[in-house]
Amino acid sequence: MQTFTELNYFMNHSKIANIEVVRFITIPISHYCEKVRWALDLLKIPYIEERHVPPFHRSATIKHGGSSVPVLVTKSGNFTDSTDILHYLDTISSSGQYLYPTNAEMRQEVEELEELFDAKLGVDTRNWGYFYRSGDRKTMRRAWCNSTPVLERIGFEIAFPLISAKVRQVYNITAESAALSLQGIREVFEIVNQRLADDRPYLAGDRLSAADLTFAALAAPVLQPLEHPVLVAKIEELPIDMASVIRELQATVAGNYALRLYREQR
Ligand SMILES: N[C@@H](CCC(=O)N[C@@H](CS)C(=O)NCC(=O)O)C(=O)O
Repeated sequence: MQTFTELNYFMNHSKIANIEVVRFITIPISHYCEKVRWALDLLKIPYIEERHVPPFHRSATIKHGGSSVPVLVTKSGNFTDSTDILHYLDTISSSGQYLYPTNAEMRQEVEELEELFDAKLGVDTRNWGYFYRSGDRKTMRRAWCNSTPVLERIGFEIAFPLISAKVRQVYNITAESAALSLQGIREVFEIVNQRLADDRPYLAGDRLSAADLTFAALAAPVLQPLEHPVLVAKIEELPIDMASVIRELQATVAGNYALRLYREQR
């Protein structure tokens, strides 16, 4: 994340006149936000991240036509879905890096994979993670409160039991739903294992694309990559059942692949 100081330096020393600094509204731990954060960093697009504690993020997102995070606020309009944001970022990238191939067939492959990860993997990794962690105040303070407004952090301390119960209710977090989510995660990992079985360098095409970073970012809750900018748990601190699934998934071809992307490209 770029700080105000870094941004001021950038603005004062950049040779590019009138460069736009986009506003990026997030919940720190959200993996859909991490997907966009990674894209912004990769494409070297200047941004200010405005972090919020749930449910207080709604006061920021609703103002810009959204409800969930991430939301990207730009001079060209507001974007309220991570995939729409990535497409927009590709149109303003001047770094020489692009998230979507120009070749139509390859682009379709990338978009189909991204949609699978967004619609299935992201939902399942979040729900599985929340089953184990959403009731733990210390963990959720680290996950939700890092660099957020002080009033929201006070709100978290007062209302944590209510917020935590609401999250479990909204996402229908139960032992049964967690087991189904884990099954869904394994299914997507298997698809990625199969795809990488021929030793191809990336999920689609010959360079990092939206498909790769979406997979790695949305799989992060079940892989706990050390280079992740927000995840901070040590595997030894996690509940035994959770740690054992993480170790199992880290050892798969797909898990190895995402961890390598974090090590080498994040
Ligand atoms: N399809 C959306 C999913 C975003 C999403 O599910 N965001 C969650 C955080 S991981 C959220 O904001 N939940 C709180 C809410 O909906 O108010 C995207 O890709 O941007």
